[in-house]
Amino acid sequence: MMYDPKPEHKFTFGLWTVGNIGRDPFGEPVRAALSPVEIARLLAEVGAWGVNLHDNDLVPIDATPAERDRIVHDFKAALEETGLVVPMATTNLFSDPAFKDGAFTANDARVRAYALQKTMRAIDLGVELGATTYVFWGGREGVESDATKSAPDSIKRFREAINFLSAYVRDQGYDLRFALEPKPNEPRGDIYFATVGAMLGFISTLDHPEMVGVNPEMAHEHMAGLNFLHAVAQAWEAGKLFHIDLNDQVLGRYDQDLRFGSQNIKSAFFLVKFLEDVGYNGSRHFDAHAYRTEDVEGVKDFARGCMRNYLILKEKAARYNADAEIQALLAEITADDGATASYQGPYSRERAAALKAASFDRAALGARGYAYERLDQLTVELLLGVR
Ligand code: DIG
Ligand code: MN
Ligand code: MN
Repeated sequence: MMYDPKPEHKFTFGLWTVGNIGRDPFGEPVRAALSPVEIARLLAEVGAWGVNLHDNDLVPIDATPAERDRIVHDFKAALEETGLVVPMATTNLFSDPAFKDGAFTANDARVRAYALQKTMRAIDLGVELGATTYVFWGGREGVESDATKSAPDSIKRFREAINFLSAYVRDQGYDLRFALEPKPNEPRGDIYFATVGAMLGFISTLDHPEMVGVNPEMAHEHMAGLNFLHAVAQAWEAGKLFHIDLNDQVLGRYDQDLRFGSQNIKSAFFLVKFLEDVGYNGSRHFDAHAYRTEDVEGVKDFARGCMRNYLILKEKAARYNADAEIQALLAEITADDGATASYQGPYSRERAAALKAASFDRAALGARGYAYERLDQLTVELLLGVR
């Protein structure tokens, strides 16, 4: 079938996504917990290519080294059985009460040290399972009150941690890149490095910026009221789009982690079109979960829906690129008669002098109609399936 997921689509889900048991701040779990092996089999059944994990999604935080080895052994067997790969791994630095004040930016130096230890061990686990991307989502790296932490000190602490762990990865000779994932708030009142832009600015201050990129999440930029495509495009243009978390979100709500393509069809379309147009070759990772109302069959519907919506929008993007009327209109809008060619390009004294002497018909520039209404209507009609 046209919208059936295939390995080359590189669709991945975290163990925590289809394994979500439906607990929320106002309700108890509604689904039985699935083991990592059962989750791997479910993902294989719906057609995913890969499975990602936090350390404790697989190995309980209080597991003994022997228990850890057995759990990893059994999970590796499930990967072998299903053919799933593990492209990305990460650390849970937000669930255990020890991290209630953060991990790398916690005020307690023992918590900061423990977070580094836990992350090194989780990196070892991720590499053992084949991960080449390591995500850092600082879910508790923030404050409810700025009386509690110095913002510049917190930034320095986070930098020291990432520098230390970058050096660890290099020292171990691991083939691993870091992807920093921003979120503006929740579960903390405010989280440091709230957006993709803030993370990109931070990366440039690191010892080894070349091994650190970003993992933008659609719901998180939307929570900040931002345009997700613009954030992703800036990361891509800077060579820093190392991973991506796809889902959906209604503006002005808590982090809903909704099925991809279930809310903002137009922004999902432009995002998919961008990734396909530029030839993004990374995982299409769905960091989302089913509605609390669903049983395990509903969870499978959720996972299938994420992948189907991506493939449907990918086909729409191909139609858009092949639509003669749309492409003709775009060519008309972006046409350049070459009149300003001598002014374009790097600075030179001659170029600046010629440009300063040039004359422009400002009235004509202001009178021009851009036909954007027609272009956007054609776009909407393509998405609504009437062209
Ligand atoms: C939340 O959006 C975070 C956690 O789910 C995980 O640490 C990261 C990886 O996708 N996203
Ligand atoms: Mn999220
Ligand atoms: Mn995420």
